[in-house]
Amino acid sequence: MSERLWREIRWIDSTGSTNADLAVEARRGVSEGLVLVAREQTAGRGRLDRSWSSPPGASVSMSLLLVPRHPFEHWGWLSLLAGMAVRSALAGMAADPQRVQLKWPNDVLIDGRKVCGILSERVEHPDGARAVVGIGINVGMDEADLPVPNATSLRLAGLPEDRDHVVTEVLARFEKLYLSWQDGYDVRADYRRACSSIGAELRIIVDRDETVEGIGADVDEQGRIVVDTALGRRVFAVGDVIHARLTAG
Ligand code: BT5
Repeated sequence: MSERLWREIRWIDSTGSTNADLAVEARRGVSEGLVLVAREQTAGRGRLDRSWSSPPGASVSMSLLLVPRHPFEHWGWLSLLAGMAVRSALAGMAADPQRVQLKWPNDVLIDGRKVCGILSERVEHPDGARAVVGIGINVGMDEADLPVPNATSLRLAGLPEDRDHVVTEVLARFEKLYLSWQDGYDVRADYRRACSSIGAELRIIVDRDETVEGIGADVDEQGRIVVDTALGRRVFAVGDVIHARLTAG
């Protein structure tokens, strides 16, 4: 495949949120292939208005500007593809790749602790909606820097702390996956292979009143997880779920 995705990679020192900055570019009509990478974010965002901690020099915060050809119902795949790219990049840096796991939809864990968070957002534009896919990876954090106890970093996990290498590897892997997805290739088989939630016992927290337990059976064409529960098969989209945990994790 000779097509290339990345047109410009802009490295910045500090900003509020690379997703917010790239959304401004998207609203201006900038097309796909622009990447922002920051050494520090002062107002990093998680999903559902949660915050994401990205202290100076100890993390990678990057956002990718994309124009997916697929209908919006399929955009859930963007976060899933980003999770696959990060899992495979980090697994390639680990002496024991099995320590790096992808949990549906897109949490990347090392030894069961979260090392990466992903946030995809849609930005409207008259020429066609854009997607901003944000990826935060904990690199040089020590135990005392961790924002939550179930987090970890490449340093704590004993992986190399080369930020440039991490960015290059993630972008190369994402490019390959995304371009095949854009071309209509069915990425589900690859996701099933990469994701530890398939075949595992899951506990899905849908909202304050509803928790569902079951076995992760599959991921469907929209990137939703299919779960076999005692009461039958159920399907959950990213937006419907607060937490999907491997029961053991
Ligand atoms: C996420 O949200 O995991 C998405 C994080 C996306 C961050 C990237 S960085 C580049 C781009 N620019 C942005 O502004 N954001 C994106 P969520 O699943 O909601 O997880 C957030 C929760 O994870 C928080 O409520 C904390 O409990 C925890 N958390 C915060 N910072 C963390 C960190 N550095 N490592 C691990 N866990 C963290």
